[in-house]
Amino acid sequence: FGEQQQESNITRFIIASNRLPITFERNVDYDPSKPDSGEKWHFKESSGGLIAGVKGITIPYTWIGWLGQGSGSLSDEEKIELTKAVKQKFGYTPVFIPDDIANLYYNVFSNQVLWPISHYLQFTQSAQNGTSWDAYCQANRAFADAISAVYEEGDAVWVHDYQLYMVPHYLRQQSSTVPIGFFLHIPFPSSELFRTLPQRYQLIDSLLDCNLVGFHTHDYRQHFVSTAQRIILDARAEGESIISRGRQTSCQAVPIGIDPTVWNAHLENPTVQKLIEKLKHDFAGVKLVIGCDRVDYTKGLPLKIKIIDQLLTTHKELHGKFVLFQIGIPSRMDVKEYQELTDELHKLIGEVNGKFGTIDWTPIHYIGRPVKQDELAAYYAVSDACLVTSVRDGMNLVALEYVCCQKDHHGALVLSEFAGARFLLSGSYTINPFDIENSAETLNLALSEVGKKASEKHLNNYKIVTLTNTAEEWGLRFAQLLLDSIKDSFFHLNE
Ligand code: ADQ
Repeated sequence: FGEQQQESNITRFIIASNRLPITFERNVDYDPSKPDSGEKWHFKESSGGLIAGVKGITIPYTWIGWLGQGSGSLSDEEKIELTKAVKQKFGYTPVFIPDDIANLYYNVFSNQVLWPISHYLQFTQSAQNGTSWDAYCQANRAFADAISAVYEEGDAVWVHDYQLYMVPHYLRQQSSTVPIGFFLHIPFPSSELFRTLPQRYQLIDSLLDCNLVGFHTHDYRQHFVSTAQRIILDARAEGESIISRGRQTSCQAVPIGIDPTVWNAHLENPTVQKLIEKLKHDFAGVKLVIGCDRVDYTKGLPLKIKIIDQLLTTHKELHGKFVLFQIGIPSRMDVKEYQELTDELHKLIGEVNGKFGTIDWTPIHYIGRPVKQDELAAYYAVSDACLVTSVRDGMNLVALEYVCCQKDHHGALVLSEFAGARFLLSGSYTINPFDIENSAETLNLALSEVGKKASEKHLNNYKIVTLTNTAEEWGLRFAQLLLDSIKDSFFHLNE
């Protein structure tokens, strides 16, 4: 790192996130003596909330991240080859973490300690121990080293999400001036919960090493500010910042957006239009509700199925005329809770279909694998409503994507009040998914208002998603706030 303070412009972001937006596979047919055997490594681009948001930003960026389990056990020679291939093809830099450390860092400390606690679910005591914390720190240090290796003058570092809470700390040890922004994609919980973490001090202190910390909502921001003041002795809130040990950290709500041009392009694609026509024909006269989630306990999937059960129990007029089209991406299947959730979900769907289905009607259509984004656009476009039942969710991009694809149809968004999107999309039908009867009635009301009141609500949401809160706006806003915060902290450090 150079020690020059950046005051005027950010020419490039170094994006650091747990995973690079690609997965790799070894080409088993590869033979260096046969030129037609292809390249040694095959890559696939991956999807997900963070990736969708970052890809929409218009400021140049390079990306640093892990390539997933298996990458840590490659030979040194293969790591060099793979790094070269990733750099050449995508311009990204992989971080290699030994597989045993990666397991403790990612599966244990990140996903069994930090993830549940951030979503108001208590962590399992056994996962929370010195070994998993040490591995978390070791992995975060590897990220910081990889960042400093690619850093060039004019760069600002943009660290993403809870897996990398300690990266700012290790970066600051190397440079007191490198601009660091951090964005949290998940909720920041109440201090009452966060302060039960034994590592609370280190985690918060590291975030205070940033110039800017961004959250999806004012609530999360507020929780962070009060947690910092409770945990760090000298921390005090001043305006929109926290001051502690001569550092000034700007804390802001900067809600993420999606890239509407990507979804509009899907909708204009002739293959997608053909699929839309086919679906309209196949489901003519049927109220179609779409759900699309990673199979994660925060998404409230069992509650969603119970809401449908309740709806079909009380509204017999919907029998034969209603379908929930639920897409579920399998997620974190090496964690026990996720395997159990998948089993429970399959069981509940089977029960509802068994209870209400007939020879020519299946109330819940379930796809338990990722679908291509253009196909998903078609499902969004034809659905009369989208049902989001998260028990906690940082934002929920599915809600935004649905609104964007409802350009011509004006369907209803039925949205959990525990998703951050609820604060952004005021034209939604909000539900408390734990209140199953009420949620079922709200869904029924929303379906009955499609084309009438739902249309007004949709137009309100549509403007937000496609104009005022796009991914591009998000990137620009974050960059501007980071620049502002650098100027502020420069002033502060020189006081
Ligand atoms: P996620 O928990 O992954 O993101 P979400 O915001 O809903 O949740 O994003 C999921 C993304 O994956 C969407 O872009 C969606 O289209 C895609 N997706 C989901 N199921 C799919 C399927 N079966 N096939 C194909 N694509 C699928 C985290 C936080 C969220 C926050 C985002 C972004 O948990 O609260 O909104 O980061 O900050």
